Amino acid sequence: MNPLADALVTPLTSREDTILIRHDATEISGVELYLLTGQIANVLQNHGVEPGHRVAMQTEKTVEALALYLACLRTGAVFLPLNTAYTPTEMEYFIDNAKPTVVVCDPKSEANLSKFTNLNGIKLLTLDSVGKGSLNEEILTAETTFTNVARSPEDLAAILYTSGTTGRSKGAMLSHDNLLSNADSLCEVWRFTPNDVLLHSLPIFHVHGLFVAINVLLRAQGKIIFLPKFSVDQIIEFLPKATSMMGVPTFYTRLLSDVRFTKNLTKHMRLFVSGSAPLLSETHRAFETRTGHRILERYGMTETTMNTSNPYDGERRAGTVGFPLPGVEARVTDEKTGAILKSNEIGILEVRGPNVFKGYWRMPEKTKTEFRDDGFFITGDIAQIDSEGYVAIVGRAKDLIISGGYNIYPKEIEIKIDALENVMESAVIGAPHPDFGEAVIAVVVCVEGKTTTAEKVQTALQVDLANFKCPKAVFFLNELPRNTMGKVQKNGLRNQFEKTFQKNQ
Ligand code: MCA
Ligand code: AMP
Repeated sequence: MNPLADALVTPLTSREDTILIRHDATEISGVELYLLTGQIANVLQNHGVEPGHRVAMQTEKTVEALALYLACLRTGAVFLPLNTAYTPTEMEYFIDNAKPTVVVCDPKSEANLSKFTNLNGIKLLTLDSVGKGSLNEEILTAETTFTNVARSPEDLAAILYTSGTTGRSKGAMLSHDNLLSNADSLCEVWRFTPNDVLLHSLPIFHVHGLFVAINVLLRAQGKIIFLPKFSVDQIIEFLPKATSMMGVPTFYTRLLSDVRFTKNLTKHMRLFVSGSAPLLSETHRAFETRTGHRILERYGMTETTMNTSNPYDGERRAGTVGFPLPGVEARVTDEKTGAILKSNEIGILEVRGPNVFKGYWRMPEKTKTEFRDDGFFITGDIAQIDSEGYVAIVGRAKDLIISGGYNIYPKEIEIKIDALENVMESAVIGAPHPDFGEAVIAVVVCVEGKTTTAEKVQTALQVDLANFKCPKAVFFLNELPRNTMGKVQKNGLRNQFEKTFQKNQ
């Protein structure tokens, strides 16, 4: 038994039909994908990958990258996908923390990463944006037959890093059962069948693009239009061939700003799903007015995959994330006392169910503080559950910015800014942004008598931090506003700077 390989990969053996349609209109059948996963599984084993070993990947979105994920499932390895925007400094942290046996990267990163992987005895393979590189060379000579390694439902299938309020990234350990139970629930509640064709333009290094979109379509035995990244032109080109689409709110606001996105273009579509960030009620309404479709909003986290969803048949209520998925329990508690609150009261959202992760990689103490004794995971989101059971996310207790669907923890950026020359301290906040939902802005206090400039701060940060984390604007103050306890008042800063930021966009 190998729960995920049995459920997602083995069925490919009977799929002579197309499973993946690429942006250049070339097609891959299920059987072709299956054989590729066998070749990659053999390559991984040849490099010493054993069950439980980590295999890290930082590459562009290609069929080979997707097959690498599936090959990891077959070998019993733990898949570790990493955002292509991560810098060598960030990559070094992840590799050092996860200690993978194999890392697969873009040839452009090879020189930088090899310094570190060579020192640590890690095998580095390459894969570029058209599927070429040293991994591909080894695939060409590898056997296609591979016997899946046995795994139990509790065994790890993946580790996904997520930042934290301390600025240190933590690896969320997801088991076969976490991922399979979630894929099964989503297939059921969103009614995915073999007739579905999903328009896929999300990255495959996060839960949304990989474990929601890919796992669900593989489980349902549907087809995937596999686009390298989100582009309005490509979405408009491929929409007529799709039945369904999943995206972050930025996808939908960008589509709405294009006149070619019409009721006629979308009339055959079955489902549009949104998640990873709050969908504004006005976007929900504008989408319905334009297309006649109500977007189905759902809510999840890296640690839990999907928790709640608006109903397929019932009312998809704007401003809410719907009901807990089958088998998932949700409750709202008082942040300070932990007491369970009644309907409509606002507090911290806690969840429990087969989707909830196994803990943070090599951080047992941190894991303990995020769970209640009865097994509920404390999400850090502020929510309200109404008398009908609809969950609404009304805020965040965690200091987190979500920009274009990517999570950014201010602490990580503040630590970097505070270390810059002439800077005394800083506060990083999220400001409303018409495209990304929220944008990162920094407020900096210089050492008395010294100065720096916004450009200097932004340029310095780009060396170590992924581009999407770098502040889109930097403002200066003589001191940060603090309360009597000495805590920086970020709400005050947001009120002070968001208008100036918006005016300058
Ligand atoms: C790109 N940039 C960004 C972002 N993306 N800045 C802030 N936030 C972002 N999300 C930078 C670029 O590097 C560039 O910088 C500038 O902004 C303009 O880029 P643009 O060309 O407009 O961006 P893009 O390449 O079109 O990308 C935007 C995007 C992309 C399509 C919205 O960010 C994206 O695919 N987001 C989806 C993220 C996602 O999958 N989230 C799910 C994770 P410069 O000008 O300096 O070059 S959360 C999850 O999985 C949970 C469990 C859940 O609930 O789903
Ligand atoms: P991540 O751990 O990067 O996957 O991000 C998870 C966080 O994204 C959650 O804790 C929420 O704060 C946020 N999130 C995801 N989906 C939604 C949604 N539909 N509405 C509001 N926030 C969301």
